[in-house]
Formats: sequence, structure tokens, C-alpha cells
Amino acid sequence: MERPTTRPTTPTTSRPDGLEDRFTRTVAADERIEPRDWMPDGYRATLLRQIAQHAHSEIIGMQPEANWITRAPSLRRKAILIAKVQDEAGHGLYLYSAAETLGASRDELLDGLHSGRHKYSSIFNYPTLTWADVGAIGWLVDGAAITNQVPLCRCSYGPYARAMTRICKEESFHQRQGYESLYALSHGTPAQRAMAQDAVDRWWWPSLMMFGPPDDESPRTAQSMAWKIKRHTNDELRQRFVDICVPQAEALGLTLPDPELRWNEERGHHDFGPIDWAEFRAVLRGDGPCNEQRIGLRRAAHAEGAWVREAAAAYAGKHGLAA
Ligand code: FAQ
Repeated sequence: MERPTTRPTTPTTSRPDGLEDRFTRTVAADERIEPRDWMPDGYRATLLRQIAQHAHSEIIGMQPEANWITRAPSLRRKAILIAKVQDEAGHGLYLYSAAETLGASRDELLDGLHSGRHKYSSIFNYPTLTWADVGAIGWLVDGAAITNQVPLCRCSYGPYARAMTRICKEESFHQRQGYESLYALSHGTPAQRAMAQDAVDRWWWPSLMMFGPPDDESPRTAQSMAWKIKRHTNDELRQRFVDICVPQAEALGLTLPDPELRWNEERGHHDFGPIDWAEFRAVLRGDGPCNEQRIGLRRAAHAEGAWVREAAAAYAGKHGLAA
């Protein structure tokens, strides 16, 4: 994908046909850019990159939890988990469709994931070691996802904003079921409580990394905010998430694994300890605990599904439908 400029650009010379002015006015008025509208190449490339990464995250994000479908502790928990993982597949499909409105084909998008050219969220490269991890993912990972995604419902690009509105509704249900599942464990036997605490200990810091690098090391934020793709910086959303989680952890009776976490009266926010950005960079480089396994499984699933795609194309050809 083309890399857009990293500094915000204010057009100095407008296109003579007035299209660039119209784009700038539409964004300034908080109205939506639609696929048929003219848009700067950098805007298109930035959206394509972000939406593709987001779609890939949903698809790869099915794996850690799917790992527990066959071992869910009850039929009720199993049914809920199957529905959740299925929702994630749906989110991936809405997002691939939104990316297609920018001119990319589904094949190109999938190739970006399978070849390693495109990123997906760092969080899905961590293992789900116990049943409590499923609850911790729902509470923390879906919680972080909602905090990040609610402002994206106001993204300047119409198809992405509309996809996010629907996705956020489903994510908030996911977050509540994760919290409820973790609550049951943290109020269960001593062994269940210890399992819940261990899961939170392992998922807390990677969840904070989901918001991306700190603002002074985030090359994309300034331009994306100028274009109203992003509405808040990475650090603003991370802080919001920490402030939301602290009282929730208290209600769960679990401890967040950060000795420096405390309320700062002056700032009106919780202070928290340093994030291990070396770990984040390693995961992005492909050196996380599960990167190889996740992408390997995805490639294999795609290869094994070739006959389904061929059959669908043959059916479409036979009945004069667009493949
Ligand atoms: N992992 O300059 P910035 C879910 C990349 S939720 C991997 O700050 P930007 C739901 C970044 O893309 C998870 N890469 O970039 C679910 C950029 O890449 P480049 C998905 C990361 O875009 C729950 C580079 O680093 N959510 O799946 C990460 O302004 C439970 C520089 O960073 C979204 O994708 C990371 N954590 O801000 C599913 C939300 N952070 O340019 C299953 C939409 C940064 O080198 C179970 N995306 N990078 O190619 C966004 O809001 C933004 O893209 C950010 C990054 C905030 C992630």
C-alpha cells in the first residue's frame, strides 16, 4: 500500500476543478466522504491501511478464543463463545467490504494479510492458556476495542463509520459477557479466582498496547486526526481505558498488575506504570509468542477453503451472477 505522508498536510494549491476544496469543506463540516467522492490519494491510502488492518485483526482475533470452544465449561458458555467468534468473522467481513469501497479487491486484501505485508493487532499474538483468558479477552480486549472504536463511528469516511456503528453494538455485548464470565470465576473457588487473576495479569499490558505507540512515536496520528479519521490520540484513548478499568477491576475483586497505578487528583486521571514498548515492537516484527502460529493457521484455512471459492465461482458463472 502507498505510504501517506506522516505530517498533516494543508493543501496550498487546490485542484482547479474545486474537488479538493469540496473535500476539505466536507471534512471541516463534519460531514461524510463517500466512495463516489474525490479524495486525496493519501486519505484513501491511510483508510485502506487502517481498515485492512482492522479487518485482519477481527479475522485473526477469532483464533485465540476459538481455541476454547471445544473446552468451554458448559453448554451455555460454549454457545455464547461460538456466537462471539462468529460475530468477529462478521466484523471482518463488514470491514473488508468497507475497504473494497476504496478500490482494493478482496483478493488483494487477503494477500496483504497472508504475505505479511499488512499488520493486524498485536494483541492476537498472545496465547489463551486457560478458560479465564476467554473472560479476560472479553473484558479487556473487547473493552479496549470499544474505547478505540466508538470515536471511529464519527470517522469522516462514511462506509467505515457505518460499519463501526454496528460493530460497536456487538463489541459492547462481548465486553459484558467477558466481564460476567470473569466475575463468575473471581467469585468462585480459590482455584477459579487464581485463574482469573492470572489471566488479568497476562492480558493487562498487551491490552494497553492495543492503542498503538505513544503519541510522540505515532507517525500517523497527526494526519489522521486532521482528516478526522481518528478523533483522539493513542495516549488519550489509552488513558480513558485505564480510567474505565480501575473501578471495574475493583468490582471484580481482581488486581491490575501495575504497582504504579493510582488516582492523580490533579490530572483527574489514573497514573500508570511504563509500558514495555520493546515487547510491542517485537510483536509487530513477528516475534510475539504466537505470530507464526496465527498466520500459519490463517494461510492453511485459506488454502483449505479454495474448493469453496471455486464452487461459488462456478455456481455464479452457471447462473450468470457476479462472482
Ligand atoms: N498492533 O502511527 P500509529 C478487534 C501500527 S480490535 C499492530 O499510531 P495509527 C476486536 C499502525 O497500524 C483490534 N499494529 O498508527 C476484537 C501503524 O502501522 P503502519 C483492531 C499497530 O493507525 C476483540 C504503526 O503501527 N482494532 O480486533 C498497533 O494512527 C476481541 C504506527 O502506529 C483496530 O484496528 C497494534 N496494537 O493508530 C476481535 C482499530 N498499534 O503505518 C476479536 C482501528 C499501531 O506502520 C476479539 N485502528 N500499530 O503500517 C486504529 O484505531 C489505529 O490504526 C491504531 C493505530 C490506533 C491501532
